[in-house]
Amino acid sequence: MIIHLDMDAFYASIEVRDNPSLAALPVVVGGSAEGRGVVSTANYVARQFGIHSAMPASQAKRLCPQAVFIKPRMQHYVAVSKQIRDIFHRFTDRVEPLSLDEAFIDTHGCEALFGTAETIAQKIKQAIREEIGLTASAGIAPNKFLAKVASDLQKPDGFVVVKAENIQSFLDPLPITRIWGIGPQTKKKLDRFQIATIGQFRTITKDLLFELFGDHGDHFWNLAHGIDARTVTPDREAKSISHETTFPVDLHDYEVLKGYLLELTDQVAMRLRRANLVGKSLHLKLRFSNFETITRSRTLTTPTHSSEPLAQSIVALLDAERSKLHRGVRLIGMGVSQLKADHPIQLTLFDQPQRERDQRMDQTADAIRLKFGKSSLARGTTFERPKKKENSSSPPSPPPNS
Ligand code: TTP
Ligand code: MG
Repeated sequence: MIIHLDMDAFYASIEVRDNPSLAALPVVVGGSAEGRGVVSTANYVARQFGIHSAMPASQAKRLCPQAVFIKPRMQHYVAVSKQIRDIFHRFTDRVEPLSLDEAFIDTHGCEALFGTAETIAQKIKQAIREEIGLTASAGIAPNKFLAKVASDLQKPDGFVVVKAENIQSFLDPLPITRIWGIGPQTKKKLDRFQIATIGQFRTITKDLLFELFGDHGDHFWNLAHGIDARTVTPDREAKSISHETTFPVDLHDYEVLKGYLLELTDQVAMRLRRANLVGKSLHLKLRFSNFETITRSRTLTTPTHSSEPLAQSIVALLDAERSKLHRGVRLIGMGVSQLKADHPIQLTLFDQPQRERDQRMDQTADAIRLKFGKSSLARGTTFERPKKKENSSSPPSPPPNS
């Protein structure tokens, strides 16, 4: 079975936990209500006033002038997220985080040791409550899609189990927008067939779905029938590990871009080390203002998870594209692939001291980052950060298993 676990009003719940006098008050975490800030999240008291994520903070203030507005403390949320992830890993390594506050957990193979998926989900929720002081909602189901839908149904502090024999009765009453990929546009197309629920959607033939949605039709058909073959992919089994960031304004400056790239490289390197992996190939991704995207890759002589050699190679790739940067860069990303489990490197006498130095630096950096958050260390390059979008401090959740 698969557990999908999602923290309730994550940032806001942490703020309330840390300052219990806020408990009964509407709390909004996000940018400034006076400027052009955006709501990151709101606690459930504030949601009763109609406040939700991604809403302009000024609008939230109009809806609920008495709300307490708090600026996000990202490093703090990252640290809490790490504690939660450690709880998941007590049960299994098959953990696929989707964002700071949600993850898929595959319980195959650990049920003999810890009990059924339901028991494991209860134990995880209990540990989060008792040790971290927060509540989470869990969905337990035979696949990712169903587990994710289930975790959202009884928020907050939800616990929803979907058994294989109940898949259809579980899905049928739900609105079609619960199907991944069916947004307002697709919904409009279906309105003229008077199709509003997943049960009604299931009456559409595959042929008509193909006519309406092309290749997506199959995907919708499967989900409407509760079929989702995607597996939980922990970092450990990932084919590649990558990070990217989109800027609110296009960037042209080489040094600024290099600074971002080195930060992303440090994050990727740390994930490799935590998963005990080394990678042999690395790639740079650049998206320009006209949305043209290029990737450039290079193969390393020795597979590594060390920040320094990865940083050198990725900067060399960026250098080679330097003449294009004047076009404006809206996204930069880097990744490492051709991964394999780390094993002690056969050191030649010649390169041993350098490798040992790199290793010591990595260990110290990881310890500091895990303690104080990932942005606590800056590399030797100093760079001016462009002003970030108020709500862009957390990376958007990747589409599950993409
Ligand atoms: P969500 O899990 O979507 O929201 P939530 O945990 O606040 O509330 P819920 O109980 O409905 O799960 O997102 C997790 C965190 O990500 C959220 O606390 C703040 C951040 N976030 C943003 O910064 N901007 C956004 O638009 C969204 C949706 C979330
Ligand atoms: Mg959440």
